[in-house]
Amino acid sequence: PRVILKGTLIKKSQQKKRTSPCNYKERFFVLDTQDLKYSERRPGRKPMQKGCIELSRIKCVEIVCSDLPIPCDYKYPFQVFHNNYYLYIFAPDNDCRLRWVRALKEETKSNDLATKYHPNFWTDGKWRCCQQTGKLATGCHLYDP
Ligand code: 4IP
Ligand code: ZN
Repeated sequence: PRVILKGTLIKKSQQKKRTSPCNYKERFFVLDTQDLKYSERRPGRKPMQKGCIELSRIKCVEIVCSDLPIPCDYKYPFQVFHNNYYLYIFAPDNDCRLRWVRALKEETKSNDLATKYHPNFWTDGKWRCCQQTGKLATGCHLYDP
């Protein structure tokens, strides 16, 4: 598969289990025509892959708009909704964020996409945009792919 974009970003743990920790990790992301992969860079050793999301599983890619303080060094968040999980990724600047969001939208535009999404974060057991308390509650804004 052809590589479309790569670079260092920060991701929040997806909290797949109720007991999962909430943490932020710097990862090297690679987007190719099939997957979005992220790995841990280790000096002098080969990168260790930590995650791989099949592009065909992605239902929404969008910027996150929030007034919340961002608890990591990169301050420009976007979201990837896939397999009923929310992956929050943080870019170092707005241009970088836009490149990722545009490229991901382009590669997923023929998927079976969500019609609505949540523009703000899921935190503390609710959506900051619409106050709904179900993580998988239907989005509150129209998604423009
Ligand atoms: C891990 O925390 C890392 O943040 C993982 O990210 C993350 O997996 C795990 O979330 C979380 O429990 P510890 O390193 O403290 O164990 P990474 O894989 O980038 O290291 P995700 O799914 O976000 O990749 P859960 O919910 O998958 O357990
Ligand atoms: Zn919402």
